[in-house]
Amino acid sequence: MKDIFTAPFVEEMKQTTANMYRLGWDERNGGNISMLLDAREVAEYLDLTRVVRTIPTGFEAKALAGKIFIVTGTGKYFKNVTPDPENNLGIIRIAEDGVTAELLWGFADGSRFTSELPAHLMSHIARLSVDPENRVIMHSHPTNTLAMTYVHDLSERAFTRTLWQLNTECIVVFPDGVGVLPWMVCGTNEIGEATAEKMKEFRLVVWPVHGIYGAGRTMDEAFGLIETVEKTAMTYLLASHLPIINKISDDQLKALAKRFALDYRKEFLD
Ligand code: 2HA
Ligand code: ZN
Repeated sequence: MKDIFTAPFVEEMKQTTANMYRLGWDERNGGNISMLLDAREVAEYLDLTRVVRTIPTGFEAKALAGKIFIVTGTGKYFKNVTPDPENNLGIIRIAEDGVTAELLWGFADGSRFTSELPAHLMSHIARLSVDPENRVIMHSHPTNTLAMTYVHDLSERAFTRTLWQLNTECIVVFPDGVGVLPWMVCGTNEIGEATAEKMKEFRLVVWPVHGIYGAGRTMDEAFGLIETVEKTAMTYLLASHLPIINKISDDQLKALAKRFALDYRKEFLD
């Protein structure tokens, strides 16, 4: 059996959480990440017949029965994942009943997975239904994205358009646009269901006055989506109190879409 502390998926969680913390996106215990793992790969590091303990999930996720995820822990700080992965991360398998998580490794201090597990698992189900390759769901509190939700129209069309208009990369990186929920109480099945519903159409979902969700086939894809929104939200805030005289027109966005063969959300342009 290989040493779990050297597993590439543990390393990836360490690097990503450290990076997000360093960027100031995940204060205190803010943010959470879940990544779907390949059972054969996990079996090189862990005895999959050995369940450390079981934890009720509080909702039904039968569609994910047997699937294994590495997830961040509730109340855990991203800054502490790198020095202490075994207490801050866990590897869980969704049991056949769909309502129990079988802990295979981690949460060694008796802790449990993120309070946002409903939003994560329901979003995994939603993304997998439209993209069987999806692996990662990421939640974060990026500073400028959060600030943009205080001052900008929260319709999906208006929010996405502003981002598309202010950074040439945006329509290329997220032609599907940005989904936006109303403000809701976090950590609940309700916000999980609402997030997952949006995730059928968008890989990015904004939680106003809270943060953002990103989904992707890889950690880089989910991170890169959030990073591109965050960078553009920053430029929006730098300029939005000034008379903006240059931005990307709809015709120019259409030219970009043509050049990059983008399947973009047509109804978001005039
Ligand atoms: O885990 O980010 O949304 C802390 C949070 C809750
Ligand atoms: Zn949050």
